[in-house]
Amino acid sequence: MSDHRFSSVPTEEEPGCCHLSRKVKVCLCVLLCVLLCVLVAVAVVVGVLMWPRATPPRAWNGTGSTPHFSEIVLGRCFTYTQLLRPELGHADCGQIGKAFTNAFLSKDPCHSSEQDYQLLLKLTSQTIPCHSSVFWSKSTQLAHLYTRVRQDMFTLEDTLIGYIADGLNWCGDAGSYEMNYQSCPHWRKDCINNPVSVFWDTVSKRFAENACGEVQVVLNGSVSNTFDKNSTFGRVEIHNLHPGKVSVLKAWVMHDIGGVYSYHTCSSPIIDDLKFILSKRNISFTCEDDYRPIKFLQCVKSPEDSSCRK
Ligand code: JS2
Repeated sequence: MSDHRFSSVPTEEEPGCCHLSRKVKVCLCVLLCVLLCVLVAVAVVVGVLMWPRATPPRAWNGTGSTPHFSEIVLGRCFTYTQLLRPELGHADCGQIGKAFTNAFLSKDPCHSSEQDYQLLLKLTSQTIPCHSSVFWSKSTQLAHLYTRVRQDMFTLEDTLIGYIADGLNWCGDAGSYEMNYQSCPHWRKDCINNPVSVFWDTVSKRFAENACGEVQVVLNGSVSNTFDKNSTFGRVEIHNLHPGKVSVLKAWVMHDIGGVYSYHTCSSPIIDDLKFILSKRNISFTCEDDYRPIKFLQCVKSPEDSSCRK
């Protein structure tokens, strides 16, 4: 039997593949395998490090996210765009739902920003007719009772984005893809830049920026802070009204029926503060106590009250 090692003629089992000896080929294979193993190992390590650790989300002092948040958002979006305001039927509720959750999921719930909500604002943009924007402060029920009857008037919660989010709570956690249903930051006890507070400031700012013509605000004269500079209305909305678009802000100072005490009326200094801020912004101001159409709504609930017989 002839001995190969010395023959320069390539043997049949070593077809001329770049003339590499078996040993070299074996070494190369081993090297490739090792390289592959290293790559896989690195990928696994990185994956484990990057994978959101399943540690429980941080405990906060506020209530947790509303159960079934995403389903509620989607359902409300379709109800609003298909039933309540079909002129918005073109809105993409799937996109809107995603944009909403992506605004806060896997993010630190104490560093939420207006930027997080820009896509959501874009997907829910809505033109509110002039003379129909209704702001409110410490009087959510009365304001919404009024716009439920006057369907041509809009509070923020009568717009698509306000309708979708009204009464809900939501937050995520930087170390998880999940919503935090256990707890969310409380605006005073934990942090002010939490997803919910930032959201309402952001959408309230846009609602004010879009307002035009005569705009109105429902205020509560039966509480001590009828006009509160630190409220969303006093801190965000009056400062984002455009003097060039808004001709006058009409305040309706309502008082609880059967209310033992009326803290403030249109002639109270606290209302002068509001008037002063607006005058500095070249926006005219009028004020009416117990604006009759809303008073009528209050009287529907308490027809026997003496103030309802006048
Ligand atoms: C609604 C919520 C929630 O003019 C109104 C609306 O446009 C509103 O966005 O902001 C104004 C009322 O806020 P304000 O003056 O702070 O009144 P308030 O009664 O002290 O506070 C109500 C909370 C306003 C922001 N907000 N608005 N629906 O679910 C909701 N959650 C929060 N935090």
